[in-house]
Amino acid sequence: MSSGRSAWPTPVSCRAFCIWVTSLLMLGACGLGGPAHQPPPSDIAAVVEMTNGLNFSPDEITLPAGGTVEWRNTSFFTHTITVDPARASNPDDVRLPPGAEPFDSGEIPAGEVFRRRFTTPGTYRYVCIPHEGMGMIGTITVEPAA
Ligand SMILES: [Cu+2]
Repeated sequence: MSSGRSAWPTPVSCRAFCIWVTSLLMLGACGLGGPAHQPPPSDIAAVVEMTNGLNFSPDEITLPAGGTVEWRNTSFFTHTITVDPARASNPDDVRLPPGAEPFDSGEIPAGEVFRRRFTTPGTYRYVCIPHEGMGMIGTITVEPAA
């Protein structure tokens, strides 16, 4: 057991502690607020999280044509949803079914969501532009509507 005083010996460490706590609170405010932390709308066909592990979770989803996917950035990082061979560092990392248009979400900040409705059946492979090289790649299978 130590005395109560020895844990906080100098004003300098008190101030450092305050700065540390303030940074944590600010980080929390940025990273833990926003629509990504609210329940998704009920008409969403599939939800994918963009994580602090720099991956999509789950990285493979299947939905019927006409369904909307919601990507939720629950991480502290900015991510993108990109299905465009012209924008990927390795064009082979992205794939579109015949007749589907390439698209790019642009930057999705921490706490934000991105939604896209898929009408063309087939297999889509998409990347997060900043983290493509780290394997942040996902697959979507859109099945023909019944
Ligand atoms: Cu990313």
